[in-house]
Amino acid sequence: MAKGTIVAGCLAPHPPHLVYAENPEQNEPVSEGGWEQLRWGYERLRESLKNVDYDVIVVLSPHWQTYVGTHFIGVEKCSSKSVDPVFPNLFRFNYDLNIDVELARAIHDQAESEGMAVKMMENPDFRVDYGTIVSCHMVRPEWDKPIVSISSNRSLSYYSVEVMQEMMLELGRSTAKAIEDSGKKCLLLASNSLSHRHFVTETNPPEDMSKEHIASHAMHLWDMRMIEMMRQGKSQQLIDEMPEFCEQAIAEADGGALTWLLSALDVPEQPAILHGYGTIIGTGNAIMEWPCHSWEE
Ligand code: 2X7
Ligand code: FE2
Repeated sequence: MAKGTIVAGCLAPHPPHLVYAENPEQNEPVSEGGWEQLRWGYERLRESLKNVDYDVIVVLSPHWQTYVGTHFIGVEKCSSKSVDPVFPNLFRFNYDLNIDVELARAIHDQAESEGMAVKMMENPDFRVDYGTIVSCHMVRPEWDKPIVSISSNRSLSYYSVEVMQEMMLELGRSTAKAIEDSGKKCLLLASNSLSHRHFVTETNPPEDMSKEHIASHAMHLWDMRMIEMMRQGKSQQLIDEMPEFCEQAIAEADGGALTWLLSALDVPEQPAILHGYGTIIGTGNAIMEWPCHSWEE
């Protein structure tokens, strides 16, 4: 069997506003658009992936928070309504998705053999979190690929952001090893915003773009610094600065997704492509792609 590969890794932010603004048939609320810069960024990412062949999407979301170990959805079909607890006015999404349980279990087993605390989530009534759904929908709205859904083990709550990052580095290595052994071609998604300081009141309508901007200049500077490092292939420096970024920018990378992704990509020195940047209720969001399929062996 040929070795499995990661065809590309993406930073794929998940504010529910993006799906709300797209008006897909699965989402109940109706909008007049909004956040176009980011939605055009996702359009460019989809275009870039159009001719890339892959079997499965592997996604880690900070909105599936687990406190004892990393969990993996272990149910083949998930179908229900996902409601954003903070923005039920924007996101009430009817989903019907397939899970690649075989690959999920392979990553689980590999991580376990490396000493990580892991669990297969086998509750058939489990409600898939909106972070997972929004990132997958924006990258592949056809919903024609199975996914592997990985939780965010909030070890930073018990220990520290440094411990959390170390664990995500191991989870990334285990993910890459399990993918290689599986023979499958995988697209990896780190589902998170960058700076995460947000406004506490909503405009009317929520898609009024005359009110949308970054929460503060300091947040802007942090976002630009992280994007530049990604564009310049400075993944190790980015990982080294991650604890400070998480603390000072209240960054959503504190959920570990970006560190997991960079580790699974073997801490790439190749530049990432920036497809788009924009703010959503003051938070900073970048759509980035590491097109591994085009890198030389
Ligand atoms: O989950 C989110 C987020 N990360 C950023 C902005 C707005 C809403 O939801
Ligand atoms: Fe979020």
